[in-house]
Amino acid sequence: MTDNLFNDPQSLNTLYRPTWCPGCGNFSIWSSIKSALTQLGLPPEQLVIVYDVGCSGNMADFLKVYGFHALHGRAIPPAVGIKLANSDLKVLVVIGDGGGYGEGLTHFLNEMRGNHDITVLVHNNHRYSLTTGQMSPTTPKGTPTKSTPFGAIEQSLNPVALALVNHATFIAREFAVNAAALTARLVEAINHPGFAVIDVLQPCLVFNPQMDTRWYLDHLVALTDEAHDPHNRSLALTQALRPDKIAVGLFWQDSQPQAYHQEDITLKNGPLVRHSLDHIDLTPLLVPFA
Ligand SMILES: Cc1ncc(C[n+]2csc(CCOP(=O)(O)OP(=O)(O)O)c2C)c(N)n1
Ligand code: SF4
Repeated sequence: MTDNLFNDPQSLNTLYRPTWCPGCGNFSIWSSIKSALTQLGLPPEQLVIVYDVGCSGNMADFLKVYGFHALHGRAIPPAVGIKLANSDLKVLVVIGDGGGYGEGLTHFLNEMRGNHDITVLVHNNHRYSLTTGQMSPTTPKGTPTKSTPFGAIEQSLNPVALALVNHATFIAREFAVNAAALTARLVEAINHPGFAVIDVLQPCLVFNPQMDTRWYLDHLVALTDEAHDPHNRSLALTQALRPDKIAVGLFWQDSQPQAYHQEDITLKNGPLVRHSLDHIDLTPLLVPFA
């Protein structure tokens, strides 16, 4: 990939044009990722994106970066594995709210406890969209969807609040349509040394037409207008739980060790990919199969 030096967002396009519906918030997220990667100026070989399955994960076809397309809900474990194998790499996860907060919730919650140095960008459109609009964990209670024609029965899950009480060290929420804010936040998140989460509010006009751009503009409030301190967890939790508005911005940032790389006896000696294999003899393990 030597021709691609991440020096221009357009250079990150592939030969395939996005297949998303007109007006989909994924276009703006795609554009923000390209701008952020350009601003970061990383050599292409130092970045890996792990995509989940979904309309969001279809981005795998539209970005010219090294990537891995995981099973639905399973993008975070391979991202952690890549980082453990080669901590020199920057690793970004692109995942939907269904995959990230539904099928993959245990990965989301448990991997953040290790403060693995990855960035998880969740396209939160409050639906399982690729499979035509079923209720997801973030669908507000009472909302009719394909799978809940009489209204969602469960209360919705609050990903920002969960991350705040579960040791993620960079927690933000942004509105997909505000590409400038999302780009800047992505740069910060990727540079943050630890587990970073950005919950991105993504309009899906087909299966969630009520939460369109107009709706969001009526409901959003910027944390920067609220005298918020991203080093005050209580304030962050209050903002995450507020019932009147949806806060966007940086909720919380904390400086903590990346436990595995600093505490694990093997990883302390540098990335696994640089360890010598010379002294490793697998022969005894193969004896039972001879
Ligand atoms: C383990 C597994 N379960 C279910 C599916 C079917 N499936 C594919 S995409 C999808 C919905 C994706 O929703 P979400 O993760 O919110 O992403 P979006 O399409 O909204 O971006 C489902 C259920 C699958 N591929 N694998
Ligand atoms: S179904 Fe929704 S999320 Fe999927 S491409 Fe269309 S607008 Fe976007």
